[in-house]
Amino acid sequence: MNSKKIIGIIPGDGIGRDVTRAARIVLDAVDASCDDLSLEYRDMEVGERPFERCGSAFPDETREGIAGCDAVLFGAIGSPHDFVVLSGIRYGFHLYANVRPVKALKGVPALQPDADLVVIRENTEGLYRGVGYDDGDRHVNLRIFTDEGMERVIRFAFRWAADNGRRKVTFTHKESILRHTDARMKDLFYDIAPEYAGIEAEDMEIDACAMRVVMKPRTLDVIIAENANGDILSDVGGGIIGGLGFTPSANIGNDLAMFEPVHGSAPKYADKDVVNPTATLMAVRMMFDYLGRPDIAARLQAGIESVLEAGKIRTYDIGGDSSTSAFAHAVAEAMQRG
Ligand code: GGG
Repeated sequence: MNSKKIIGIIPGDGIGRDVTRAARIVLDAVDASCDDLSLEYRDMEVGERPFERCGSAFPDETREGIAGCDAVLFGAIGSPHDFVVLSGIRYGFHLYANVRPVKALKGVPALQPDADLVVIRENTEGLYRGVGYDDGDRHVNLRIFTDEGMERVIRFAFRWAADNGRRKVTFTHKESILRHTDARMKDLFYDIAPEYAGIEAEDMEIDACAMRVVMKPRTLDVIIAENANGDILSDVGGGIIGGLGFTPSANIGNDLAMFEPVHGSAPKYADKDVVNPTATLMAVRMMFDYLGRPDIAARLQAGIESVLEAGKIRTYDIGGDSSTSAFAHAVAEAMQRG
């Protein structure tokens, strides 16, 4: 039976256009080669262009369009529209868990060639919720947690670990200082942990964990981090595996998920067809897992890895001069062959 999936595509700003164009090359190849799946694209705008056209970086038609999608692929967004757009999607659609794998790939020069860990970033609360105020010379951003928000991301992390063959979940915090948020969340973490008997539970201070990611990544497996900490930690992760060209992410809620590279919009490279689309293609791989097609996800991952390992098609960030689209075509061809 042929199943149809509606895929929202939101390039955003800057190199978001280049990497989503590359993703389309691979998505078209999947669509053409799978008899039992058809992809319908829904193109939507956020960022500079709708802002100039109608005064909103996250227009109503995009919000309404997202609501009817099976999954959404997002490119990138930069200042000044990043908060409006990312919060509109992540908070607006309750995408509370941001899954950010950090895995070194063969053929990619890396500080830590064996790294393989996953940051699960709480995605709707904490410091990045953007709650704050100015009061004379006092400028405040609040780091708000709720029991409901904490519990759902902790349970998500344990479930994700169990479903993906992982053995340990590390909860990160600074409980000695952040007594109202991290101390409470750590208590909840250890209350919930026994429900997932096969998974080891440990906690670690966030600063110590950042050093551990750099120096001994193999001692880490699945890491839970507060929203802002998770954003920082996943960039640290990118730093040990060859850069943000290799860090995909999945923003997951109960009814919808949005997939994106961790990197931002890098405007100076925009529309030049030179940036590395690997993170976005790996985000597409995560999307097929989410859509219940692990077979396609595995073929895509194998295609990406084979092109990187062969080393003939390389973008500038890893010492080559191949274009974004040449890399995507090579992955699509490798998938068909594989
Ligand atoms: N593709 C993701 C993107 O454009 N990220 C830019 C950014 O500002 N990220 C901050 C965040 O993920 O919260």
